[in-house]
Amino acid sequence: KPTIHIEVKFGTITKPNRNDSAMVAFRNYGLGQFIHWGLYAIPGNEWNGISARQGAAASEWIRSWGGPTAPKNWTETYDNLYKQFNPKNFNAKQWAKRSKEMGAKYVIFTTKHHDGFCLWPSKYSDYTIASSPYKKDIVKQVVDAYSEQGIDVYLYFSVEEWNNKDYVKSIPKTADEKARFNRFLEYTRNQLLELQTNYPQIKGFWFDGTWDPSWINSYGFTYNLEKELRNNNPNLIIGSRFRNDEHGSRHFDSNGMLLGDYEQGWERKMPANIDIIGGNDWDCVMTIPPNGWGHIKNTEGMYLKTTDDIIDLLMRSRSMNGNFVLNFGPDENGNMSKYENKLITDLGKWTKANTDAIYEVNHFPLESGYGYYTINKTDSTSLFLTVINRPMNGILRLAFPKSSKLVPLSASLLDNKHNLILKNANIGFDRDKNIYFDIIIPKNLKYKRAFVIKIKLGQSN
Ligand code: JFZ
Repeated sequence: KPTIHIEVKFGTITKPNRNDSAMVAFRNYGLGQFIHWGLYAIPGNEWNGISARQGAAASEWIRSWGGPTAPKNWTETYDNLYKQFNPKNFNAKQWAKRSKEMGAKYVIFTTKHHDGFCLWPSKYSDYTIASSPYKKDIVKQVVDAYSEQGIDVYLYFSVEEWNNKDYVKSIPKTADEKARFNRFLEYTRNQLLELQTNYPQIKGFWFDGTWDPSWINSYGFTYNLEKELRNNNPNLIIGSRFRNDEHGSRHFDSNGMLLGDYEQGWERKMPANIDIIGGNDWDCVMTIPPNGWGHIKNTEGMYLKTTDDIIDLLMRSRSMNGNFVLNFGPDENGNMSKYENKLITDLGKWTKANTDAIYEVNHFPLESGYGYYTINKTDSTSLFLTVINRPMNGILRLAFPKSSKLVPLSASLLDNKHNLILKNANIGFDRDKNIYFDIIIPKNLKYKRAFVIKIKLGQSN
């Protein structure tokens, strides 16, 4: 924390590390599902059958791109896509069921992305699902279906709107700009209150598109709005991407205090170690392709993360007390891709077999080159080691500081409870600060993926 204290009037509103039941639940989610769905699912990263951008393409940004195969007036083309939006296979209950099968405990769903199209029938806009041939409220179906499965719902909401005549990017200067942007701020407030009223079950918002100077300059308005949203729901959970202080400091105020309840800056990246997090709550949101949150019709030539990659990222997040949120981009009919469906099934098998290592766990302050440690929150003798790198020689050597009050006493495989041989390795020199324990991994032990060893800790004797 900085030693110089700066006066901040529009800084953080909530105390860090809130301890109410909603925030405790947040901390235990472990795995979340992100869903980016909207009009961008129709082009699916393509203009006229050809990828608008090769490689790491943010498919949900297609409206803002030109490119060789885009129609001349592509923004107009895009803004008329709603006339075609009629997802014939959309089945929120099916999504929710599969999400639960995957092991997700919360979902973040796009109510409105940067294109401004609302997936709920907002009273404050004409550009909504109500104007599409589909007509029905999509947000409601998602909120209801996921809630019914016991999965907590968070609403993604982009403040920035590309096609809103009232939106101003830079700090409004002329009287006209000021009037327009004030209308836009009121509109944003109305929509957020509307979402809270329509879907009282939601646990929080996941804000985005809050980077423009106009919004940054509206710190008084956004400060009051956050208070208002929290008054409506004292348990509301908001990330750090909603607003900034009067000095323009985003995510953290000018004194380094987190703005919101969890750090929301880990987009397709991960902290290198837990110290970087500074004790705050956080989530990591991740795409399956290198980039691209909306549907991508043709992923040829893109590296798609495998189930093993996802397990690695999930457990790396968990070992640092973060939630890992995996994104899905359903197509224009509401279908997940074959690849996504397979991943859900495979990841679900793994999370089911290894539940105890993923949920209701904490960081354990030891590093292991084999993988990631997590420890049960209430039982400090149940330690888990997710083995990503299986030792070729069959000996997994754990290093514990000699000062440890608790040391490994026994080891077993988490998924089938089979005991593993654990013995004192006694290889340390006197001056070595560690003591060592060897766990024997039988040669014939067959695992296609990472596996988890449950290590029982106790007093050394
Ligand atoms: C934003 C969106 O622009 C994108 O389309 C997607 O919805 C994603 C989840 O959020 O993209 C961001 C936002 C923040 C950062 C990077 C990309 N960031 O903080 O580095």
